Amino acid sequence: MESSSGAETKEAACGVTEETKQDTAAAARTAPVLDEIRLVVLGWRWPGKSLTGNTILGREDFRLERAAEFCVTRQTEVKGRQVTVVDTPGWFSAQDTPPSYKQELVKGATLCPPGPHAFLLVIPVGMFTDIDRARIEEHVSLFGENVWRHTIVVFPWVEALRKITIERYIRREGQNLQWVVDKCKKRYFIINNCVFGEHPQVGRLMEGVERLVAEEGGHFVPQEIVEEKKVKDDNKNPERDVRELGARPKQNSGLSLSKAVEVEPVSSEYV
Ligand SMILES: Nc1nc2c(ncn2[C@@H]2O[C@H](COP(=O)(O)OP(=O)(O)OP(=O)(O)O)[C@@H](O)[C@H]2O)c(=O)[nH]1
Ligand SMILES: [Mg+2]
Repeated sequence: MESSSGAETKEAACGVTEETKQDTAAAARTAPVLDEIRLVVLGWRWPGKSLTGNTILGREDFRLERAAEFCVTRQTEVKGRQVTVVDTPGWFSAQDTPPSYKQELVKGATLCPPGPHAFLLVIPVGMFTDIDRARIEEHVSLFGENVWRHTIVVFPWVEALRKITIERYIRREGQNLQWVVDKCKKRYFIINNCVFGEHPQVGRLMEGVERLVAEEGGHFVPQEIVEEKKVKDDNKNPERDVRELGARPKQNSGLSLSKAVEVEPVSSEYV
């Protein structure tokens, strides 16, 4: 919701627009509270991924070292939920990201098994270009097309908004940022990394994740885990053995072919 009134502007800077209030109320009504929330933080280099992780955890767990090359996982209890945050290496903005960084980035989704509830795509408030959009598309898509259904945009550096609301900022930045927000089904939150300790925005973010999980029917399952499960299930599936060995099941073995066919199909993206 956009407005230039002082009171609303102040609220917007804290992430409390009327829209967010209504969204939060709706989320509270519909989404069950999760005991455990698993998050993977993504973004280019230096936008505030690690600090955003710290704000969520309420502790200085992630080191703010420049150009982190490896994923780091931290866990603590936040607002009654066990929260796991995986911090990932940022991608390069002005040149190709080395393959080793990309590999490490994708590994991030496997470090909170059975898979993250949400990816937090950290985009600092500021200028957003067509190159930023292309880089985001390239790197987020490394997790597979399904990743977008589990991605929430998180905007730090909210002090740079000054007197405007986040909605107005998104509109003002134009189609590149709008494209990213739309790709994430308009799921976005602002987070003020300058405030430490009790943080109302963190609770709202948790509720946003719970709403996403309710709407998408579960958490994200990394491709590696889908494939592992497929291999395990294939090994358990006698029909496959029958097919591959070219044999017929014994008539009175107690395992008819029709029974074997009843085995659950593998590879639902969600478990
Ligand atoms: N003022 C302000 N500073 C921030 C904010 N978020 C992050 N910073 C600062 O920005 C710098 C980078 O933050 P990091 O969290 O280390 O960034 P990163 O994305 O993890 O960086 P890499 O791991 O190198 O990719 C640090 O000096 C932070 O203190 C914010 O919301 N406001
Ligand atoms: Mg970092």
